[in-house]
Amino acid sequence: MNVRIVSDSSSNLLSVSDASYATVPLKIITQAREYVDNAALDVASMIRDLRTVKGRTQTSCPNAFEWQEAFGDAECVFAVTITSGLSGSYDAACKAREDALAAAPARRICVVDSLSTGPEMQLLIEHLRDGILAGRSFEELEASVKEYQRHTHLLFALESLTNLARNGRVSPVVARVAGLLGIRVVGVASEQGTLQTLCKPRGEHKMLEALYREMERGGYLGGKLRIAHCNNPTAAQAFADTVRERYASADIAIIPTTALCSYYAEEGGLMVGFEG
Ligand code: X90
Repeated sequence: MNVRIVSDSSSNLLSVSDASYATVPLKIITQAREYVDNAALDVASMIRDLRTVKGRTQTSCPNAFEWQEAFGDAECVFAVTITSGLSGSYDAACKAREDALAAAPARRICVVDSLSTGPEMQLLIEHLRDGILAGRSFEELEASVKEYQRHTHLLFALESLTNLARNGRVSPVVARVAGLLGIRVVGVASEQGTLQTLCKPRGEHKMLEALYREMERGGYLGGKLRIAHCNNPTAAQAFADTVRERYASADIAIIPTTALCSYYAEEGGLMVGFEG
């Protein structure tokens, strides 16, 4: 069985080892140019441009055609999308599935609404990869990723919510406090796949404490932890160190955000996906 995993670029993963894998890019659009979230993009230079950008900026999700192209000719496809609560990516992937099945009804295509993004999508993708390597059937993979998803969570700690608020993904009232006097907004991907704020710690130390506390409340007991950061490797490492003090052998990986998450999490932002 030839199985391919496809995700939109909000997963921050441009490749996955030991898997047939493709990403479908989201785009960041400014008045001056368009940034396509793929391997050819220099994310650091986009982040620099965004510091001084003038005028309105926005993002756009992949369309059904782009999803279908990424499915390629794989017999079985798992498409993992950013939450349908904040983006049209999931709807586009579902349309791509319909079109692909209309052309080839024997194919098997499963679209997974992550109800989350970034490092929680990474966990789902790694879970699918491990299942494929273990030789599971399409039906087994589908059931097992849905079950696994009930035990994974996403937390975030952001220094600014400006781009989220300007693009209508969070209320301006919530966004206003972030960035003031070193205040961060710590929040969680809700069960409905929307952004829910939990607390507003001041300073990095309090932010790391809050993240750790919320992770334990989410049921973390030393399982997999994936940390994505926007130009903030120091805080990501500090958080990993905090977790290792308690769980010495935890499976932890740190990756930089690519364009979409860099744009919305903004500089300094951390995103944490974990098993609860
Ligand atoms: O244009 C589009 O369709 C993309 C819209 C994406 C909107 C949100 C991206 C959030 C990325 C911010 C922190 C995590 C929030 C998670 C809530 C589910 C990163």
